[in-house]
Amino acid sequence: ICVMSLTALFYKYASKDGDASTMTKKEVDEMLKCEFPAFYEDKDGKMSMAEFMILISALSCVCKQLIDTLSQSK
Ligand SMILES: [Ca+2]
Repeated sequence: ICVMSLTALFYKYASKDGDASTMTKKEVDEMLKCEFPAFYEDKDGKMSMAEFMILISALSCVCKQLIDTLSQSK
């Protein structure tokens, strides 16, 4: 995933209620459902430690890419 597609992904779901600057809980929910179905469709509806780690790792990866991109653009 590159930063540009993440930005596009954000706007795709954030704009659903007409306000693209923020994501409501409903919009986040919809994004998870559509973009991360394996994560969303967990049978018990609870987050295990393993799932939590996967989510945090994915977010950390995204943050690193963002920081790398920003530092390169200086
Ligand atoms: Ca919104």
